[in-house]
Amino acid sequence: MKLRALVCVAVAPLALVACGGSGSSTDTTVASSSPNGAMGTIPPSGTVEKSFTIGTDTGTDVVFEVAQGDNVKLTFINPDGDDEVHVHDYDITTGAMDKNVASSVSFTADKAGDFEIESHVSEELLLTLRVTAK
Ligand SMILES: [Cu+2]
Repeated sequence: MKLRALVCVAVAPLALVACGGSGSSTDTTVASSSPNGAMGTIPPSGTVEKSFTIGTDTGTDVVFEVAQGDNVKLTFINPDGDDEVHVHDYDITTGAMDKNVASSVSFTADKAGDFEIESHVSEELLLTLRVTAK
């Protein structure tokens, strides 16, 4: 975990969203997966939304479970300081987050497995995203 986090930080200036990707490209992009279009106001079925307050709702024992194929929107806010949240393997980040300002990531959970969601500021594991195979 620690070593992995350090690798992430080292890679970050070169490719902000590539951390954990081992150089592989990904076709997962934020807000491109909704069949209704990115700006659709009616969520398609299978949309899962969850908000996390970092330091309150997060921890190494927190597991958030979704089904493969779900459209997932995760919102994070850190009341204690600036942050950046990264979904490993999906290679999606919130980008720089100001203290107390919520930021979201949206993606289709097309890969099954356990995926670490970590802070790139504290380098802590915030929670594990568990995508259960269909
Ligand atoms: Cu990372």
